Amino acid sequence: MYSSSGDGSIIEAAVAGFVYDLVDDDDTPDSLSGDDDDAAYSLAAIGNILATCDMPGKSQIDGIDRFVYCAEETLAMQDSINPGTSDYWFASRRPTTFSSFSVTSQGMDLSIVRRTWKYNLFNQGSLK
Ligand SMILES: [Ca+2]
Ligand SMILES: [Ca+2]
Repeated sequence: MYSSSGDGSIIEAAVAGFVYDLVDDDDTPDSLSGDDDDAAYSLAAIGNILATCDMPGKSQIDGIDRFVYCAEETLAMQDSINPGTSDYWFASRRPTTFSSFSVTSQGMDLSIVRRTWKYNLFNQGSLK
């Protein structure tokens, strides 16, 4: 799902692949046997993040980076470097960064969410 541009966070298909992997499970009809990742969250959880993620000056999520911060419940990745490009993750969104946010927690596993977006958006690491 990763784009050859190096930044799938601004590529619709890559973003769709990331969200799909968050919700698909062993029973999801697709060409795979089982689930190729460890995430199987509900669509309601995705919707709740979209509905409740709030950042200063932003009334709603306007990019997948902001969804990631709220799903992970940390802003750490906005100031971290993608070792594959030696630039910030979500570099296309810089220099806008946030000092705070609020979200109704959906209890997602940070390590699973992070693996899933790194693979789908930046072709880094693996889904499992
Ligand atoms: Ca999957
Ligand atoms: Ca999945």
